Amino acid sequence: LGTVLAQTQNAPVEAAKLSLSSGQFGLVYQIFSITIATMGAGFIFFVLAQQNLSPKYRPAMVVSALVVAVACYHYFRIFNSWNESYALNAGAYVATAVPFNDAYRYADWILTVPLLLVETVAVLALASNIASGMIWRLAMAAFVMIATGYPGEISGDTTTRLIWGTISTIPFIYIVYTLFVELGKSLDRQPPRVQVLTRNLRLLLFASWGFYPIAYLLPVILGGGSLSANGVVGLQVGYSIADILAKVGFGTLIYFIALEKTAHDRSVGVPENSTSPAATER
Ligand code: RET
Repeated sequence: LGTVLAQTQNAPVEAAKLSLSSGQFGLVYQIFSITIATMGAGFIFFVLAQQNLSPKYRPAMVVSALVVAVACYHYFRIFNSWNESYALNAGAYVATAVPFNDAYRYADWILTVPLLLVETVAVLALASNIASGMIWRLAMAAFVMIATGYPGEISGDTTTRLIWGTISTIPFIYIVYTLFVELGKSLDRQPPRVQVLTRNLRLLLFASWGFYPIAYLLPVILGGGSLSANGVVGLQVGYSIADILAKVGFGTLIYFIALEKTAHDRSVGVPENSTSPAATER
């Protein structure tokens, strides 16, 4: 990992002296700033909102709170890195000798994606032995997806970017397919109002996760290579929007699912103190 992280320091942006207009620099600046605010506010919401849920659904909110806390910190670092990597020069923002560090984003995903997978599998309300096997397979696939995406991300060469991107897409498809199918199957196990929310969750998962590979491709689509200003801006804006949807948006939907299940459990008299999400099946 040390070698890989060190490579970030040699990002090709430095050599090319990429230059952004003040609008381009400012757009990314504002997006990072809003993302920090959203993650921080999400943290407060998840911590406070868990009191409305029966105890067995509270761990899901703790996981959401962890995900956004980790992301809030990383966006703070990403924001600082962005500010250091461009300097105002005759009306344009010119790349400084300090390269923008993409490693924060990948370090963030390595930590938060497995947590989100745990949370999603908990919603499936499977028996715990089946659930833990599924979490392990999905977490391994997530690790491969992120680890193989990184060399492409930091490469200035379009072919290298496309090759690693394609490799990374294989575990990506496995994860999205598995979750989509399993969330679909779990619908029969849920009370009717939870079914509607679970369908929305499936849609949000599909839309937000789908954003990442598209953002990854933007430098290639918008500039024919990873060095165009529009490509750099599109990439950062795209990843930030995807992160807000996949972490704060997703966590909020999970909260509403848990709230609905809490109400349902109370109406049918399911005991409140069970800690197993599997108990929600009934
Ligand atoms: C990469 C590389 C290009 C191919 C693909 C990618 C997918 C990334 C994804 C990241 C998801 C992150 C989440 C974070 C939330 O906390 C690595 C960009 C497919 C799907 C959900």
